[in-house]
Amino acid sequence: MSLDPEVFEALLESVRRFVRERLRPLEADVEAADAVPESVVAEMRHMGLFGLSIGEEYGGLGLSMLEEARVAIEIGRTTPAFRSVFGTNVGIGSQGLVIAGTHEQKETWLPRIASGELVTSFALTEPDVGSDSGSVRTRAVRDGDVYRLTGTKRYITNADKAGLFTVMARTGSESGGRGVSAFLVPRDVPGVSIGEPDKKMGQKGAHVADVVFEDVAVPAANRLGAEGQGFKIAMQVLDRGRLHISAVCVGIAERLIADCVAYSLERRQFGKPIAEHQLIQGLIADSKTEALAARALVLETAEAKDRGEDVVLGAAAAKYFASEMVGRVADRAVQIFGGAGYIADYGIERLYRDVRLFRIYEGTSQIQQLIIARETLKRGG
Ligand code: COS
Repeated sequence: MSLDPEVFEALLESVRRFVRERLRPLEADVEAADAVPESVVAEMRHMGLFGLSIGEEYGGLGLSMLEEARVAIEIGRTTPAFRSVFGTNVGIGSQGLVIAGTHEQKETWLPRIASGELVTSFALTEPDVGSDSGSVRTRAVRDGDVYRLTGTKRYITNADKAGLFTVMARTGSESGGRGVSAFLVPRDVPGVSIGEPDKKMGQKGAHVADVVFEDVAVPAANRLGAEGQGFKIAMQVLDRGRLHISAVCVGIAERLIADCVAYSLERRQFGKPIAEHQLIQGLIADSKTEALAARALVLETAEAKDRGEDVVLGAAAAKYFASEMVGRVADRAVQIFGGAGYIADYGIERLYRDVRLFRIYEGTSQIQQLIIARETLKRGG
């Protein structure tokens, strides 16, 4: 899937303009209100942002991974809460359905996901199950035409807005991932309840909450793939999600570098702009070099995915490098801004807090290291 190059460039330009003119001026308001204005969400729907990665036959834009990554870089240039509004529909919330859904399941759900009418969430993590995601305890017991789901999911992005959850639950007695199946669970079926949004370090405006399933009857027709396939589906979803997050990290790093350049040209110390001091130049050079390297890795891996290549290693490496990179870039940005970097008015400390999450969600840096090492050892180098 990919768009006509001219149509894609026009989309990219409209996203750039949207970020620059509409979203950036709202950043402090979103932080203060811990909410993205509904008018902005409506504009995102209108632009097709909820359906970036969903096929045109289901009402989406049908972008290739490379195109999606390029859009994600542009969206990355502002508060990540804006991306989160449609991020689960584009990524982890919908991709299980895209990868493993039947035509009927896709026809039922994807058009409303692509339009943004329906928000989706990905429910894998639990109170006692984080990195070891094959050990999910939520159970799904077959009972005639339905499965009965019981369990608690934790830190579920967009749970408070979601109308549909992709839920990983244990159907078999096998230990680890082999006993896990994936289900599409609508929000409005009896027994589903959502906790209060958690208070967080950053990314204000994007919400996470618990989702509790109490003897929830889910039609067997809502199972994605065969019984026992859920863990693999989740891992495939995360391969794609990790690439998307890496692209967002590149965008935020590029934004921070531009902010640093503008500030260091204007701020004067010792009789000249601080940009003329070599120690400041060193910080800018390090950030620029690392952002360029991350951009190249992300786009090359996205292209490999579009060619149908296995990107388990590449996606983990991109997520690992890009999320660590943006952490270092944000830290240098605080340093370049000095006192102003620590003060809320400049927005640098806000982005510093926001980017901390990228090293944790959709697989911690340590999980990415494990995957990279495992794949490298398997391949002999
Ligand atoms: N694509 C397709 N299949 C995959 C896969 C992938 N990326 N990764 C693993 N699998 C398959 C394996 O091939 C294996 O298949 P078989 O049972 O047929 O051999 C099966 O899934 C189990 O894989 P594995 O043995 O590697 O599972 P582990 O329990 O060792 O877990 C890690 C692997 C740690 C990599 C996994 O649990 C993980 O990614 N954890 C982090 C989860 C995460 O990102 N959480 C964030 C919350 S979601 S926002």
